[in-house]
This record gives sequence, C-alpha cells and structure tokens, in this order.
Amino acid sequence: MKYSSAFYYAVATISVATALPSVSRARQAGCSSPEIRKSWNDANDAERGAYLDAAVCLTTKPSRLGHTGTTIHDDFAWVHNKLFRDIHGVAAFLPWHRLFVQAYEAALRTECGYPGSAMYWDWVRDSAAPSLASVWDPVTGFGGNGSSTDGSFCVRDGPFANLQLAYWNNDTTPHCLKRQWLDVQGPTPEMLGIAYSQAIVTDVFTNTDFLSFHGSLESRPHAAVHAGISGYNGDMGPATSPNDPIFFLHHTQVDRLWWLWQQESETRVYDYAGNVDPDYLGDLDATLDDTLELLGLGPDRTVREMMDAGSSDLCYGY
Ligand SMILES: [Cu+2]
Repeated sequence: MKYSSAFYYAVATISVATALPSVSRARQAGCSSPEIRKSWNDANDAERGAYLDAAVCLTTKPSRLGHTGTTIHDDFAWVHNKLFRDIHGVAAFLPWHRLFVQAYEAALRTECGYPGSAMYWDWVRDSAAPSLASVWDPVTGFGGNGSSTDGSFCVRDGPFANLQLAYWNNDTTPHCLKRQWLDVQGPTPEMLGIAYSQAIVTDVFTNTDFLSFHGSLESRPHAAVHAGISGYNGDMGPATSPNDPIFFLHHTQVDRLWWLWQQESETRVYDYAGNVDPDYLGDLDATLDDTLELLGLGPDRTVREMMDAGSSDLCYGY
C-alpha cells in the first residue's frame, strides 16, 4: 500500500498522544494493570484466530434474551436496533457504545472461552485502500465483500460466510450477512476512505469540548465507515448493524479515538454534555447520572461509570 510520508507522520503524532503516562497513571489507582486492547493489524494469527473462533461461537449460542430460534449474536443487533434513537445523535453515543463493546467482549469470554480483549480496526491506517485491510482476509480476518455476481451481496468467504442473521431493522427477517463496499471498482479513494483519513480525524480532534467532539466523531468518520462497508444493501447500514461482526472492531476504534482525546487532558475524562433526544439537539439535558440500558444483554450502567476506561471497574487502555 502506498502512503505518503506525511500520512505516516500524522499517524505517529496520534500514537505519541496515546502515551501521556502521567494523566493515565494518576487516574488508574485501583487499576494497576489495565488490559491493553490491540489493533487487529498488529495482532498475530493466533490472536486473530482466537477472536474469530469466539465470535463465530456466539453465532451458535441460543439467545440470552429468550428469543426463540435466534442467537446471542442476534441479541446484540436486536438491542442496538431497539435503543437506536436513544444512542445515536445524542450525548450517550460514546458511553453507550463503550458499554456495548464491553458487553460483547464479556460474552466472547464467558460464553465462548475467549482469553483476550476487544480488538480494534484502525481504519485511519487503512483509509488509503480500505478494501486491502487485513480485517477482510478470508483466512485470518472477517472475510471480504459480499457477492455482487449473484446480486445477493452475501459474504461468501471467511469464517462468517453465509452466516444467517435474524433481524433487519425492526423486522424479523432471516437473511445472510451482507456487505456492498462502496466504489471498490472506482478510482481511489474507495469505500469512502477519504472520509476517515488521518486529515479528517485530526480535524475531529481540534474539537476541545465533548459536545463538539462527539458530534464530529459520530457524524463524520464513524458514519462513513458504516456506509463504506455497507453500501446500499449491507448489514452495516441499518439499525441492526451489529449483525456484521466487524461492527465491534469499528466501535472499539471509535472508543479508542474518544479515549485518545480524553488522554489529552485530565478535565476531558468526565467532560460530558449534549442532548438526550436526537430530535432536540439544542436541549443540553444529558448528565453523568443518565442510565445506559442494555435491555438484559448485561447490567445497565450510568454514564459516569463509563467515562473513565482507567477506572478499577473498566480497567483497560489502548
Ligand atoms: Cu450504534
């Protein structure tokens, strides 16, 4: 892959920002050895294999919510869809998805014996040629694009080939896992990569308060990654987007970007502001005491409990 040296430089700048040990150490009293979540690109084949085995395993375990004929994997899509308006275009977007990723990580471990941590797809690194990213490898990754030759857009390779899913938005609609990458045949940039490049993320990071930062992160790179993978027919598009197992690597990366932003100053860790209702952006009524629901997928939590990844409760970093 061809990246300019300027691109590498900008990535290195972000990596340096991950260090800032004085801030994190002070906050991590009670969390002496945080688990470090890995980049998929940096994980070895054994680590990737362990993750994929557990993620496949979740697609075979009966629903924890008691929904007949469906799986725990389906439960995640169901809950995300049910809560969709409470968790997007609102202040709770980041803390709720932090909780959701954590619940998925817990399910990988408790249901399927996964020994590792959540992993992330650093799409910034791959934004110049997203279709060539290691996450799509048919053997050591999540499989690639859906099939356009038969018009189904079903994913036909990798560990989730022909995976059967229960839900599509509000409906029970059994279907195969679908991806329709945008502009793969066209001139670069493909898969909307230009919308989640280093330049875009650097621009998102110029926002110094939570209110503007979370809005920019959600509406720009986060949304572009969903759309670039999903296209018009894929599972990453609708409100049931956790149907595609890559959802969790995408949202762990979103969580990591928030974490990196929080690391830049002590006051950012509990900086929280915004609206509760997506239709009332101007109502800055969200508080740290708001409840984040999981509808039975795991325990409900408060926003406050999700703000500091370095708390004894969460105890992880990147
Ligand atoms: Cu979401």
